Amino acid sequence: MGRRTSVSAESLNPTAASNDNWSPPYHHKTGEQLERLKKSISGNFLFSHLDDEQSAQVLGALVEKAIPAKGIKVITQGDEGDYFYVVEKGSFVVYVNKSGSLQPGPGGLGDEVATIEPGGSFGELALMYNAPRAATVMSAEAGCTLWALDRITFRRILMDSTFQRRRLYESFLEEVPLLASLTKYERSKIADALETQKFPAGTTIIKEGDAGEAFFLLESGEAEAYKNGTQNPVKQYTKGDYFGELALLNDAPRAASVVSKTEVKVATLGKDGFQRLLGPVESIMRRTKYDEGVEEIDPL
Ligand code: PCG
Repeated sequence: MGRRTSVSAESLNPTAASNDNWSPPYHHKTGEQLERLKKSISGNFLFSHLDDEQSAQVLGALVEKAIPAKGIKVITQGDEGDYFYVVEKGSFVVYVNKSGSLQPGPGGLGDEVATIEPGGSFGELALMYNAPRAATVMSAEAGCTLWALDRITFRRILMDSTFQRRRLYESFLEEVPLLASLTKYERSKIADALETQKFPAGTTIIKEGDAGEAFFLLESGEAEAYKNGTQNPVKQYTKGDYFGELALLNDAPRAASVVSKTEVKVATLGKDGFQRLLGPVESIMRRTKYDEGVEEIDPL
């Protein structure tokens, strides 16, 4: 079946996965390539919710793309979206030209907004929203390696979960004071990495002295922090508050226990994601002082 047929079938019913005769492209890979590829996607949250069949289809459909030199534009702002990319080797700089839909002129790349490192990915926005490329992405060094996924396989297999997760958390993350200084795109990347957990009232979510593996954002309900030997809570949490950051920031055991006061829903971010995605707000988190029951926030 030709590409045209696939495109029109997809646009008629973009979410139907198996009730037509579409099958993903298959690009053979050597054992060595497959190993490199698996390593490249292992830490990428966009791939973490796939079942075995979807994983195999995506692995088959990805194509290796060598980017030999520095300064090669892999994506140009304003272009039509064709591929989604995962970085195996090297780094890529993202530029946004704020003059909107105007094509950036020669040298008019716009502002540098992000750097994408191995394990990271880019190029999903145009494919998700059927929109022009929102940024220009350029290699920052020679000898980079990318893996490219065609737009149809992206839309058929990766898009639903990505979309759902971003949409689910979009409005909540906008209301979290800690994340207010981040860009919408940075919040989207956090949404990709969050997992939801629910606990009944009276559950010890974090235990003082334990090793810290995750960071928590309180989505609904109330929770309290207690320290051994004290009767009263040392801190109270309501919607939009966060906890569990100290052990991860300081690489130290949990400094207090956190117990749900009501039924709660939390969004958790693993240690990896915390370090990768919350770097820009680390100083804000460090500004919150904890002192045996007295909590104060330094003035800015
Ligand atoms: P797409 O398809 O618009 O192509 C450019 C890509 O740059 C975009 O998808 C994102 O994957 C990526 N990107 C990385 N950082 C940013 C950012 O801060 N803003 C935007 N708009 N895109 C970014």
